[in-house]
Amino acid sequence: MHYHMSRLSIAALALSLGLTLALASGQAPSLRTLANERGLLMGGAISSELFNADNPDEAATVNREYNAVVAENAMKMRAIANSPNPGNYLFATADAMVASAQKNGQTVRGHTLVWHDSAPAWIYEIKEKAAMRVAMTQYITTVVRHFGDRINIWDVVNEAISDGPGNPLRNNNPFAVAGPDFIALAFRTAHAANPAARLYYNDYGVEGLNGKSDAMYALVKGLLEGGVPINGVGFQAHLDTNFSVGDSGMQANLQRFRNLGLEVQLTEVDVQMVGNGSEKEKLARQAQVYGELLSTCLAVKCSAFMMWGVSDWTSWRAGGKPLIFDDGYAKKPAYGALIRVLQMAGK
Ligand code: 9MR
Repeated sequence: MHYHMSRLSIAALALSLGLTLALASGQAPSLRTLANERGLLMGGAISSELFNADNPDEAATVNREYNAVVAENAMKMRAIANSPNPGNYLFATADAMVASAQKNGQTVRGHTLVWHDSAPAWIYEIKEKAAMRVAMTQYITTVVRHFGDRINIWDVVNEAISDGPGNPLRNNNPFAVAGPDFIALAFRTAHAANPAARLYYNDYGVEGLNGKSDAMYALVKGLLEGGVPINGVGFQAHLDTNFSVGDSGMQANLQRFRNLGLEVQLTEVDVQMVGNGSEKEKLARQAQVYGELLSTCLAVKCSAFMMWGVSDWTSWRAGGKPLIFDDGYAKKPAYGALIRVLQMAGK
């Protein structure tokens, strides 16, 4: 006990000293600096807003605070291969994002290769197993090779598990035409195209211990046992202020995936403000959830904490003001919560 207390007070002293120095030099530490010191990828989804010259705050915020970025939409199949000619690939927006990330020293997460939601119309027209296997193989190989070592983390398969009872694989997935091993096929193909890339299965609603996370556990365990090259699991974490990190069993859930030898990342964090209470109370609750998500992530030695956007106004669910920068790019209490968790976590 005594030992712990003294460690805590040393940490508190170091923290206040660090803060004093930072304040004295007029510089508050950024998320990016603190995450770098801890070897954590910390960042978020970027959109074309990054290139909007009328909104310099977007790029300034991304480059000041994020050491990692992910394209919100530009690397989806519907963006890259939407042409009715399946051989026609559109990489311009995605390439511009990768170039910006490289210039700013940021790691890029690739999102996402196989996802029912972003499949172009021509994929739905393929009804033959062999033809779907060819289409998937060509698409994954072309995209992963195109980015080469510029992208070394890929969400290979996204949201394949159903939300229904029993949580089998969803039945509205056009790629399932390729056969029951279509997930394994996707991972094997991505691995062949870039053997150095870390390959992820990514899904939502799987943060806590529940039926869907049980189904995901069974899925990835089966993949590992079949020798499929999967390196990690992405937990999206699209949540709201009613979510209780503690009650959900999130730490035990993440840990069971770590115990399989997999990496764990929070990939699309956002926390909508819901319920009654004053704006101030809701912001405080949001900050609490953000802080707990990050400390839980760090407790299982996660490798990334990625948020789904930058400022509230460009969020896919802007009404819930789910991010850590407000409409004017000012830091919300949730930002401060993340800073504090990183500062307390040690290096
Ligand atoms: O935020 C994205 C939104 O702009 C797109 O219209 C939508 C469909 O492509 O996808 C959203 O991002 C999703 C992500 O790719 C996968 N997980 C759920 C995200 C929110 O819907």
